[in-house]
Amino acid sequence: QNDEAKAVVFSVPSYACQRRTTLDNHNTILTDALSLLAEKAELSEEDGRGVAFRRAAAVLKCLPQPVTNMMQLRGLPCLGEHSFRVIKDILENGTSSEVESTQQSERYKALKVLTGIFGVGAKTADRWIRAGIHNLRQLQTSGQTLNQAQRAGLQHYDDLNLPVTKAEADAIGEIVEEAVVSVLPDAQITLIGGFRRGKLTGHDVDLLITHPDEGKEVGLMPKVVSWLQSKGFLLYQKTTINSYLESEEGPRRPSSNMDRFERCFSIFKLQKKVEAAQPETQAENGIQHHKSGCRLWRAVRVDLVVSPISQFAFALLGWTGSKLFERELRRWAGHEKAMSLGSHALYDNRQSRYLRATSEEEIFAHLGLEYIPPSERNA
Ligand code: DGT
Ligand code: MG
Repeated sequence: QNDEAKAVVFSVPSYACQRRTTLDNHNTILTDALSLLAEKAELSEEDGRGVAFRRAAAVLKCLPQPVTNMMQLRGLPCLGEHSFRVIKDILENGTSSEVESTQQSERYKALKVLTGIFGVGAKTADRWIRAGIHNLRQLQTSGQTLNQAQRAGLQHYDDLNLPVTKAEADAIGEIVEEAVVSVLPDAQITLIGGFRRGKLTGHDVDLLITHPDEGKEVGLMPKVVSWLQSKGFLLYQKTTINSYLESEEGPRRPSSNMDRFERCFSIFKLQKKVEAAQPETQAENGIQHHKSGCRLWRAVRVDLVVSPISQFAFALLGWTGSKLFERELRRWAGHEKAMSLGSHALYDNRQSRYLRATSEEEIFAHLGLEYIPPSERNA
């Protein structure tokens, strides 16, 4: 028997929201390579190409076994010619030449370093690189004007590029809970984002706040922020009262009760557990000046979102991720069901009405999808 005859052929549905993707990835070498190429495309503002690589990586993430043979990929969705080439290169040579050359490219390295600053996106990084700025030191001596977010991002660069642990996320959750219940007693807070999907580390902590009585949550965010500020928990914050109608993601249907969506992008000052406090190692880029002695706190990115209870299920589903899973849910809704799904609502274009839901299960049911729990949304 030859290898081809023995090779397991996989079969998976084409939308990520039809699949169960746990954190148990049997193809990390392949998915890391494709994710890096996705990131490179996103950093170059080639979004279409970025999504194509993300979709290809997501297909491999849900396979029950490692891919060992190109024949196994026959019939798999979302794998384009380019992704095939990368996979083939890795299966045959152990590495992808395109991934290697990307990692060595000065432009990619500079884009990574500069977009690693909170508040800096691909456009800004590109402008700086064209001005000859490739690293943090060059940025600091360049005389470029930084906005408040970017100044905070630069100041806390090392901390913010250090993974946040689940324990740290829980500690932040407790602080925010104390803040929230002290300004609005029956308000509820839920850990969302990657931690809700069972990830053990993340790049930030995402928390969703609501109140069982519709309307009670209005104006909550500024009060929570004031409480946190008065206790010295915030190193930076920017609160926005997002208008639903201006939201990029949501369906663009006017509705009077849909326009309150409060959000706060912040940087927390989190006290380290005493036993965990270690002498600071010398910061790699020399930005943080804590080279001697112990530092008893670290900076953590925290996103707070307030949702009225009537939109809570949509907010929960929309903020749990993964980003690709969300994107695929919206694509499924639009292309397969003629519906518009956002983090606030689900609109049925055929019936010309909003579909209500009080749980994520109901939203999946409206969409004609099997319910996928958070731990299986790691596409
Ligand atoms: P992480 O933090 O890197 O470990 O991974 P995640 O999955 O927590 O990613 P994150 O924190 O960037 O975003 C969490 C989810 O929230 C993600 O699925 C997309 C959603 N999300 C993020 N920003 C926005 C936004 O501006 N609007 C909406 N509607 N959703 C957002
Ligand atoms: Mg997150």
